Amino acid sequence: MKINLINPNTCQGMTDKIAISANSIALPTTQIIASSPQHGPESIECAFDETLAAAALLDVIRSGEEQGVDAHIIACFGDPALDAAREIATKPVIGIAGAAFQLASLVSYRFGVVTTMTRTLPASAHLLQRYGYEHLCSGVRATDIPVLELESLSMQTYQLLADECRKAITEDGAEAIVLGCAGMSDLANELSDELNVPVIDGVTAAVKLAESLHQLKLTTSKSGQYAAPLVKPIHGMFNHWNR
Ligand code: 5HY
Repeated sequence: MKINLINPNTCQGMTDKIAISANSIALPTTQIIASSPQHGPESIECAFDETLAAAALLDVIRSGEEQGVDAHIIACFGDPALDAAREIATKPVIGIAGAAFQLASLVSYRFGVVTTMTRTLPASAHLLQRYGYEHLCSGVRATDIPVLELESLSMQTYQLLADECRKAITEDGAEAIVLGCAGMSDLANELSDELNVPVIDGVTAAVKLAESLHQLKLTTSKSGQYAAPLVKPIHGMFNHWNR
């Protein structure tokens, strides 16, 4: 199968990192096609960033559909444009936050989320509610590590992340940890060894879920909410979407 692995920000280092993570656990028969949009912010840490990235990533979804991929992964913990992507795609679209929550719910009674900036906490809380996992989450914690700082991770920054994960366990009662950023994808195994609890990275979780859907021949239902958008004139910089 072919997976369209989309890093919605424009940080090439993060795109390369998530490609390595995805390929480290993908089936031999799975081809990972990792990319970023041409336009948009280098990191997504607020609603403004997410809005710019959302429109750009839909173009990558469309090109993946044209290339005949078998699934799309939105590799940003906000799962930006997930519903819009599912409307325009015929193949499954998986957000890494939703993927991570689902796997965490299979290996723990309660899981914690440890993410980057404090200002992204409401977005994580919304995602837990949207996916229906808020009752299984012991809490969402922020490290205030800027996303791009993960691209040049110092031991001090790693320890800050590990300490926050440890607090989620000892103070909040988390029995597993969901990493709240695609840029943390390469840290899950090391953190799990250090903390002695499952640590779930959404990128690898999404790859395995995509492979499962493909093998089960399951794709997005187009019978209602995710039906294709109604046809109407679209003007200006988005006129390439006219059908
Ligand atoms: C991500 N931002 O996974 C999110 C994490 C965050 O550029 N890639 C980003 O902080 O919301």
